[in-house]
Amino acid sequence: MSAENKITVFETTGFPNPARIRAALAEKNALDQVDFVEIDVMNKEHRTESFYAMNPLGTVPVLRTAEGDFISESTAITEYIDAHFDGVSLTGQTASARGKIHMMQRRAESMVMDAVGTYFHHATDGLGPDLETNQCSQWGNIQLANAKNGLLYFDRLLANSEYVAGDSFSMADITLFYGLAFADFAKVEISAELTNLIDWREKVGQRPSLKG
Ligand SMILES: N[C@@H](CCC(=O)N[C@@H](CS)C(=O)NCC(=O)O)C(=O)O
Repeated sequence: MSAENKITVFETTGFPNPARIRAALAEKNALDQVDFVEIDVMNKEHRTESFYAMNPLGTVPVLRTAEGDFISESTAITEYIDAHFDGVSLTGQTASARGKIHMMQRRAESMVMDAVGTYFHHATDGLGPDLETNQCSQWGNIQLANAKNGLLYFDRLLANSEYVAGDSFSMADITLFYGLAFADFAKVEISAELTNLIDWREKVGQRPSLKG
């Protein structure tokens, strides 16, 4: 593969959604098979014409395929990575597993990751006044309540399930793991009473892919 058609990931270090992509690549032992380009979100590099040409929603991460197509949305990028690289399956191999993983991934995303994100961007200072130009604190606080319900939901689920989508580690675990990291960053309390969630986090946090 020549340098021109190496897969490229546009990311911002320390942000939770790009971290999902690094984790997926690490699970596939493929971190060294892609190039990474840092996008300076704090200086609005994601709100430029050239970035909107890659992702009109103006968010990181974005992946450029070997063929030059752009894929955004962390779930879609993870699907691409899972299909493109050999190794463990992150998205399921049977129809049933694929459906369940996708369902649980979406729950982890909407009930925790995105709910925390909406709270952070709308009801706190978020990324600062230059970037948070259209805040609605009421909407943010509704999402904080939703995030707390989401944490409770996953705590109950993990009482009877080894991983988020059943017996195997999957992209649903990656999403929830970084949803909790975002909760820590946004100072959304993960109550000590949520012992199943905390134990699961401790367990999956031992994986080399989630240690970085
Ligand atoms: N649904 C998108 C969300 C991506 C997203 O919100 N990324 C954040 C970084 S974690 C971002 O680009 N924020 C820029 C901003 O808030 O202006 C995904 O799954 O990739």
